[in-house]
Amino acid sequence: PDKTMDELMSGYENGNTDAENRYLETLYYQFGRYLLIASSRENSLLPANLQGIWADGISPPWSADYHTNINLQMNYWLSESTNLSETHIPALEYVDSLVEKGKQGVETVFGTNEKGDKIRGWTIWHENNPWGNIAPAVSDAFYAPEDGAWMCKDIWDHYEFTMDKEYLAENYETLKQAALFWVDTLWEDTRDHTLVVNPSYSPEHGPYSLGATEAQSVVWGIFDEVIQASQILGISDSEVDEIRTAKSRLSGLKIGSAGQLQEWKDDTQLDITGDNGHRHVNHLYGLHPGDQIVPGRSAEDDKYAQAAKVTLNTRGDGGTGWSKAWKINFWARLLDGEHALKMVKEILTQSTITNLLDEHPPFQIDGNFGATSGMTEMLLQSQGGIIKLLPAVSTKWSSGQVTGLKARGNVEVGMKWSDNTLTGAVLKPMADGMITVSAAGIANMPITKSGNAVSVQVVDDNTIKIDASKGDVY
Ligand code: FUC
Repeated sequence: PDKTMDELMSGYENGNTDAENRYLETLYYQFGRYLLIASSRENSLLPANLQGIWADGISPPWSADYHTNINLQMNYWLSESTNLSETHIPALEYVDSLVEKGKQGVETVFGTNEKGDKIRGWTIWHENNPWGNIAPAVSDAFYAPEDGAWMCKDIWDHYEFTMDKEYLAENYETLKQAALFWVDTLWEDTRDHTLVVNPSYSPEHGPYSLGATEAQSVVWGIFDEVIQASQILGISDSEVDEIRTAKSRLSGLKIGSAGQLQEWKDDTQLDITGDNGHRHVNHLYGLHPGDQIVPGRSAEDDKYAQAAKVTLNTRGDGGTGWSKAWKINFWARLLDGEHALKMVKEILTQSTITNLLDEHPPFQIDGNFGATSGMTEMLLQSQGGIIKLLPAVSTKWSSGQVTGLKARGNVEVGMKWSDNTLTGAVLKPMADGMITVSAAGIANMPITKSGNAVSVQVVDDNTIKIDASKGDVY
């Protein structure tokens, strides 16, 4: 377009043509990928911090560190799904560098249990830096011993997107030790005999309570990852058994009196009236980035998805830049393309400056990365074992095309669509294995394998299974 960036951005709500708006969204999307390529790749030594590599001066906000109750993880959500796996490496190496410190942290803060046995495993808290600081910060608001387990999600994602078993085997011990820390520290809630994180502190929102939902969901996630990893690697031992037993006893998700997904184990009006639109919505971790809730997987999942919707509507569309970016991902996972695009508009018009960088405010890069991730989730999702083509595409994006996205299972995906309907897709598996693919009406579309017709297993009108071979093109 002939317009300058400031004109293009102020015209987004009013004045731009549709083509100009789509141009701006595409530019903004690719800008997120550019920022990650520029700030994180093999041999970068450190992952992208709160300002990427663009921290200004020697006292940047939050010391340009590694906050791990959302920010560092958000920086990397796009790395695998937008096919930039190599940009993920500095973050994965950083996790590795924290494990020894994380063991010392457990020894120092937790020590032994009431029987005098040493607490196993490792974890980190919320504010970490390049020099190995992982200690809990002074403020209660930052009490987050679940953050080690959350960082392990990066390891698991890297495996699921690359299917690199050797990498998984090398990192299995890190995952397992993060899980064992929780086996040793979960408490039995004597009211219902389930296991809870205690104390837990809903991220930066509090108060201290038993079994805040975010902590429970993060622990559910690390247990699930270790159980799956042990099956993939053929490991079966007493530690995996302990993890499986603890997972089965975890206190689960709860739906409150207003139909909301509860932020705390005990239903409270705070969920509904007193949250003041707080920027953290970490209690939806199970919806995104986790996969404890996958809409369409079961009636139970749908019930929790509905409750997550109530929570998001109560919390509202406001928040800091990164908070709005996360909400693009949430609404996409809830398969609501219109609300997801509304959040793109919110972040672009309210939390983005005219050089397209994200604002907390001040400048904080996670919102850029999180927004690119969320826009990808609108086009392609693959959590819960199903590759979903165009799961949450808005009517404003009624026709389009994309190439080179990545789905779990190491499958490269390209798509074309018009009138909000898929007109063609190209899937390139980089690993052998059964893949399940869903899209509206996919069972009635002709499927070819490297140019020749191939029959596939039809699950229902909208779902097929392909026995895929590495190197073929479907
Ligand atoms: C967390 C957030 C803040 C900010 C900081 C860097 O503490 O709650 O909003 O993003 O990280």
